Amino acid sequence: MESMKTSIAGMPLQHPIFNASGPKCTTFEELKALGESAASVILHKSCTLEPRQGNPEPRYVDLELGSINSMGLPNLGYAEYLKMMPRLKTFGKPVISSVSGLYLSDNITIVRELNETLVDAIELNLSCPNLVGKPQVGYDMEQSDAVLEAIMAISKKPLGVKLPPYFDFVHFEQMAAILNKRHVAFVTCVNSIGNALFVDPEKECTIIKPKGGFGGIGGDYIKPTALGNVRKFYELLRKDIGIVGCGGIKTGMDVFEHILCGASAVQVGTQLMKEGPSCFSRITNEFNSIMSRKATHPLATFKEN
Ligand code: RRO
Repeated sequence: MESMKTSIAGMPLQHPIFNASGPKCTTFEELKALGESAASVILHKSCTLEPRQGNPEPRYVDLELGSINSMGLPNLGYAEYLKMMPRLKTFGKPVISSVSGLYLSDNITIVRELNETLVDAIELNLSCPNLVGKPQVGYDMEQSDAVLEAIMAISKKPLGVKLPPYFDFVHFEQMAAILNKRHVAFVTCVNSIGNALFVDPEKECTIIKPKGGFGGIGGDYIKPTALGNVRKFYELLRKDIGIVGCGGIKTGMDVFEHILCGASAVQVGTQLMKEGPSCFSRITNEFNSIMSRKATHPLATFKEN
């Protein structure tokens, strides 16, 4: 099979591989570098109503098998991303806005304004694990349903949802029922696994500062959890809801595994932070060479052992 063109939310993509909202996608310079890279989409850092400095440093640490972060939603504020939109669109690929208002009313304001821009789609972040006093919305089924009802009613753009990882089939079923009912365009599985702790045994302290050292982990540590979430949502969601896999992607084979489990596209987070935007041409080349050895789409061949 030749290289894989794909689509998410009706947007044609040259290939399935782009950045996760988070690393290296906050400033215009960073987004320009993504525009110039081989990534198939530009997705910006989750934005809030007002600009935010985020949590105190150290708040991101690279680990041998991944990363831990408690960034605390540092971003330029949604108005800056609105202003950048025409320049971001000059790179000739879809642009997705990640939205993570602190209140439902903030999300409503931001989505209303995004409606009037060139942005191609919105990824509503229901899963930031690092805000003091703010539980992850995606773990509260009633609140998630209410937020999606309100946002779906006003969004004129295709709307996707960034989900936290789930660990229990009952929770997958509850969330899938909400997403099927609200007709979201895509889901992104998964955000970092929240509130993990890494300690430095030499210095006898936590390795990041905010929230007592608790933070979200990404990278190799979370690939099996991400694949489990992609697969379970693939089984439970309507087939018109696209699945974007996120978690542990650093090689073309990782992309292939996510697609085998049901993803139509994938996002790279920790590896983008480690390697920079040149990771996209490397991973895409690796993925293309795997696909050139296959006769059919990976999903067609997936079977249980
Ligand atoms: O900024 C963050 O601390 C952050 C966010 Br908004 C998110 O969605 N996931 C994450 O791991 N960190």
